[in-house]
Amino acid sequence: MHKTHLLVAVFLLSLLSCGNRQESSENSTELTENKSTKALIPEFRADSAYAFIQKQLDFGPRVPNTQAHREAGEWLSSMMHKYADTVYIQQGRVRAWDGNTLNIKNIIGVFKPEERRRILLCAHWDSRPFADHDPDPGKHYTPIDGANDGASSVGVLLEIARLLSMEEPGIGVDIILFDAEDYGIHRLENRSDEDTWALGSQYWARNPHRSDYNARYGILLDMVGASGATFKREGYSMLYAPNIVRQVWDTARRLGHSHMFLNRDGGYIIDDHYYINTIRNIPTINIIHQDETTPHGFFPEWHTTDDTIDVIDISTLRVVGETVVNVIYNE
Ligand code: AHN
Ligand code: ZN
Repeated sequence: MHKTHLLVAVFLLSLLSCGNRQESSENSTELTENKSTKALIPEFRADSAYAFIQKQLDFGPRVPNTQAHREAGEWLSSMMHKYADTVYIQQGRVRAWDGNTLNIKNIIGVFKPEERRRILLCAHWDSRPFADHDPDPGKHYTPIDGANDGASSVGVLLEIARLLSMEEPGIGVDIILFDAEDYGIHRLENRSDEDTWALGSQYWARNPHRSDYNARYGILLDMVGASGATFKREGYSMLYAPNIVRQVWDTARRLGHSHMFLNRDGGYIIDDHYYINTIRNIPTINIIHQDETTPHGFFPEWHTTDDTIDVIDISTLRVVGETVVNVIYNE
């Protein structure tokens, strides 16, 4: 018997014997049964995702070619080794818009490698080298913590990795933490920003960890932890994967999360999912916080030194995490 099944069995027995709800302890999960599929759906622990975010911030800004980046990369790899069945660490060199050669590391966790039916979950783990939208011009070249822009989505995916290690899903899942998403061209440079973002995912899309890699669909998370976050149907997601957008937004609605997953169209954002769609042809959506009240269209602290842990709201993490977990375990 697989160890996760044993845990489930113990949990169900305890339900039968004492007839009340068992508190979930550190190394177990609370499971709910999905009515239509009978799948066991583990509980997304938003406090755990939050701790994973704080841990990333403790390394300092995760800017490529820095010590903090190397150390954070080592830690993320070790966490992936702890939870995934197979791990690929893809190292590469890419040329950035400023002429720098970046040493990048895409971190790939594979769950149920033998399964042919797969889905892809992804996020970027690097943080931006310059706070070029900071209200203080003196900080326009200061690296950012990237609590929401970077760490939040990685925190949610690490928590999902933890759940996947405890309760086997019905399909194979790949989690990719992309590097060098946020090294895009500085706002004060007046030239085209085409293809200066998402260097890690561009690299992976051209050199997948397995040459025959495929997935039914992908879900990118980007900036999923701010209080008051709203997610609209992003343009490229609707262009390349409209039925996946519908599936995810329907799941959110069933869970009562329509106050965050809005029934509205958002803008077109060049992000990691763009290259997965256009280079690898895997229909991939982006769950990204868009806010039309700010000049740049993202959360107010976007690309400022204020994108710190204070921006993060546990209830936003829970809404996003629960939604994605339900999508996974209903497959
Ligand atoms: C552009 O601004 C072209 N893309 C934004 C993608 C991004 C940056 N996501 C997080 N930080
Ligand atoms: Zn960013």
